[in-house]
Amino acid sequence: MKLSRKGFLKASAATGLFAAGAASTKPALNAFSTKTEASQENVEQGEWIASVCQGCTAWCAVQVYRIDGRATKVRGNPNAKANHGHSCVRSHIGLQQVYDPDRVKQPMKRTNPNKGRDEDPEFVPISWEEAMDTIAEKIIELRENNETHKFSVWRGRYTSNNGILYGNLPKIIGSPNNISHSSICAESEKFGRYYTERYWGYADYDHEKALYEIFWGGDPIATNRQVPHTASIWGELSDRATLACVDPRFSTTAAKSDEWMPVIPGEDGAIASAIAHVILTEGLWYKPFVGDFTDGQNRFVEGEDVDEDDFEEIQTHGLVKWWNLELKDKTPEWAAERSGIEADQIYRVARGFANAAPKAISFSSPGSSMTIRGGYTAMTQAALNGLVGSADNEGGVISNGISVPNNGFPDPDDYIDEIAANGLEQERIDWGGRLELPALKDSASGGVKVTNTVADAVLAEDPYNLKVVLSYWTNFNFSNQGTDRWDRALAKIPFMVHMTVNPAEQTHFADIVLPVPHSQFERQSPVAGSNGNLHRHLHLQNRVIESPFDIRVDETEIPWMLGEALEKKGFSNLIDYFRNEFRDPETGDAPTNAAEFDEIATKHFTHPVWDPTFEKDGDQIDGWEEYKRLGTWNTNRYEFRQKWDGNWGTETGQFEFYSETLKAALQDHADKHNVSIDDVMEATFNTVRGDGAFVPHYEPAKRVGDESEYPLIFMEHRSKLNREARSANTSWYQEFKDIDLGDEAWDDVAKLNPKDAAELGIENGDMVRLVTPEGQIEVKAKLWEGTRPGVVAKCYGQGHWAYGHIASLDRRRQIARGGNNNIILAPVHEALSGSGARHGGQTRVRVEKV
Ligand SMILES: Nc1nc2c(c(=O)[nH]1)N[C@H]1C(S)=C(S)[C@@H](COP(=O)(O)OP(=O)(O)OC[C@H]3O[C@@H](n4cnc5c(=O)[nH]c(N)nc54)[C@H](O)[C@@H]3O)O[C@H]1N2
Ligand SMILES: Nc1nc2c(c(=O)[nH]1)N[C@H]1C(S)=C(S)[C@@H](COP(=O)(O)OP(=O)(O)OC[C@H]3O[C@@H](n4cnc5c(=O)[nH]c(N)nc54)[C@H](O)[C@@H]3O)O[C@H]1N2
Ligand code: SF4
Ligand SMILES: [Mo]
Repeated sequence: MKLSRKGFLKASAATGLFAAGAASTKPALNAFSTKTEASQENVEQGEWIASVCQGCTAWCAVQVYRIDGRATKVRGNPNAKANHGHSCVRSHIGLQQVYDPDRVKQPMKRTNPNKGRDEDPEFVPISWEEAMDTIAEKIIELRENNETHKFSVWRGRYTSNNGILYGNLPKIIGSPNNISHSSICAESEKFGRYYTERYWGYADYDHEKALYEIFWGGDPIATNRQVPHTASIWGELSDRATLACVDPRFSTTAAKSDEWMPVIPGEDGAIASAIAHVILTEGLWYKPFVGDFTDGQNRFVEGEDVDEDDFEEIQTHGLVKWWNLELKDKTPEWAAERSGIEADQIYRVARGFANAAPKAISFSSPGSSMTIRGGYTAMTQAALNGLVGSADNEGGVISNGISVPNNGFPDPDDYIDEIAANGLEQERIDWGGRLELPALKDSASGGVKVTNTVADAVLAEDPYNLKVVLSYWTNFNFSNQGTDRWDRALAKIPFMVHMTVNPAEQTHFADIVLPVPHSQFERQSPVAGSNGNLHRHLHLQNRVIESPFDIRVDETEIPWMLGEALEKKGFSNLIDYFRNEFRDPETGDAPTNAAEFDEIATKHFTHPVWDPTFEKDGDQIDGWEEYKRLGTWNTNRYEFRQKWDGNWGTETGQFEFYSETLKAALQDHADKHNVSIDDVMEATFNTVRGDGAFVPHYEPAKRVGDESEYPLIFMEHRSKLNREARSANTSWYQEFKDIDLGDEAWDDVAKLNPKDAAELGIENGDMVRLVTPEGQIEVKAKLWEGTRPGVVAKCYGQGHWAYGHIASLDRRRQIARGGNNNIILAPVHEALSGSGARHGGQTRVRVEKV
């Protein structure tokens, strides 16, 4: 930054003024904290430009400081009410990603026809035209052979424009196989809330009013979905509320909580049922929500059945059934034996939690539900919010799918011809909806697309092999449990296109590699961010910098160019759909090229939020330019109790402890396969039989591996610095890796409790081999009291063998830095929700000194 002395004085005066005059009492601590007013000719002035961080599923609105055409700094966007000016460490790591010298810089094609980890793809640069022409040719081939269902689009992270590439493009080509990563992300957590209060999505929390919070494997000041907001109010929250963290590992949240409950992995359900038991036997449920015995006398006595007629419920359905079927015997003493948590602590937490009712939050997370039987665990955690009346209430949990206004995308139906319609009717590749994989999203059998089974399906050619795959923002042979299957499946797919920022493990198997923009800095796209701080929003990513590379936007420009290439080969439906159906909302113009299409798609989608003539409950924005400048549109603050009094949307209209909604979904699934619901329970590895399947209940942890051969339990967590698994090729990630408690910079350690280590004769820093029935990795041992004895804890995110020169120890020789957990984790599922079950100590492990 060129700044004369005079300019500097002016600039700092402006900064000082801002700090004094702003409503915030916090001083502006850095030179970039506000735009300065200096106007001297020799002063080069930078600018804060709104965008969105996609480092995780918080999707925070941010601002990026651009000077000299370079992105230099990031901060939270103060216009966004969910993160109100805050962002987390990972938003800054984005800077090193966008300027990563290892990025894909131009389209490339594979010249080595053999695929495998040991095969050099021998990529050579090609033009965009050649790339598109080749892809179009492959698609036309499928059309000619009436096998368009063998086309598939794979999606990892995405923007709200994904409705074009992921949503409608496969329909026009004619394939039911658009496969997202959602099922390896967090679906079982959503399952719990859906089958109690019918909401499939991430919850929001009124941390500002809560008096008690239980975090079930949630570490919301380090990970999860609202880190900037939660971290910014944590001090005040922990002063006001009592906080309990259930996690086998001493997480950052555990370190800052009043209670740490280092549960045996996968046994959370025992504690949750016992908390409910205490709340009922001690008469602590929130009566204005749940109701009471007709004569006011508590008949919830350990071991005794209760007559349903004696209890009158208000907002809920099936409390007495829940008690009779599940809770009456589930004492804290019983739970202590299973969970490894002392009964005293369970009593204390149960009482504290219930005494704070209704301002008591049971905070679910993938940690305790993305486990083999975790759908029911998530249900019990959600049901606790019903017991204390915090569901949809002040100081509680908001599970309400208020949608932000948007235009969606035009209906593609008129562009689906006979060949495509036939393809769309074929069985899906992912096995979702099969007997052993109900994947019951939105009550529909097969409602979830099951990501990780795609590898099995391809290998077994059941129901068929895939022939043409377009994959974006994914790295499935790294991010799915059982990576070896993915390597083999990817080698078997004849033609795969990877649209990626970095060449990654998946790229190694690609036939064509397409360079795409880094989401935070190089594209303009709408992002409907997670709800947070009682607001929802529609953010806008902006093209903060001109990319130095030959990139195209994956979700808009590439589909357009593919449409043009297909048109040249005689199939114009895709490009016709784009040309005929999309219009610039301001000018009415149709798009004539890829760049225009990109801009028009975004303007179209977001039109209602920036056009002041649309009525909406939220910010008023005066036009498109203003929206670009602000970078976000916020809803008004959520008004509580919208679901109360019969609006829960469940089968009974009530908050369901006995889930008629789940019963109907399971019945539907069972009927489809001509079996009983008990058969479904057996096929999905659940132990429950009969009516118990419809109430939140304890299921014992299920693990892969025999205890005699694999004596310890393996568990994992994510890093404060993980942008999912995308940030490992930055030096900031590696240099600051020890920000994760117990971890080491530039390394990837297995954290063993010193007691276990002593028994195994392992010392700090020894190289060890972690062996599971699925595979093995070699990493350094770290002796750390923060791991529960009997458990090996390791962070996820390292172990890249093909992600760049920092992520790998030796990129050329494919030597990873550390080990990818997914090599040793088994490809198992929480089948009811179709989720990949990475948690709950799903596999046992043997630790050998190398
Ligand atoms: N820093 C960071 N934040 C992120 C992301 C990221 O990559 N990095 N990714 C985003 C994404 S895509 C998602 S889906 C969310 C995930 O949201 P999170 O809530 O962060 O989910 P996980 O990291 O899968 O698991 C959370 C915790 O579960 C604990 N755990 C493991 N097994 C068990 C168990 O059996 N019982 C209990 N009680 N705890 C257990 C782990 O120690 C870990 O602390 O986070 C988002 N936020
Ligand atoms: N063991 C274990 N496995 C896990 C998890 C875990 O905690 N533990 N987390 C799970 C979860 S919650 C999720 S959501 C999944 C995520 O899994 P995936 O969806 O497979 O995503 P990533 O592994 O993050 O890899 C994303 C790829 O996108 C590329 N990329 C980076 N930035 C951009 C961009 O801006 N645009 C495009 N087009 N590409 C980009 C990168 O180069 C990388 O190749 O992993 C799951 N797998
Ligand atoms: S990494 Fe996630 S929490 Fe952090 S700023 Fe980005 S979107 Fe927000
Ligand atoms: Mo995720």
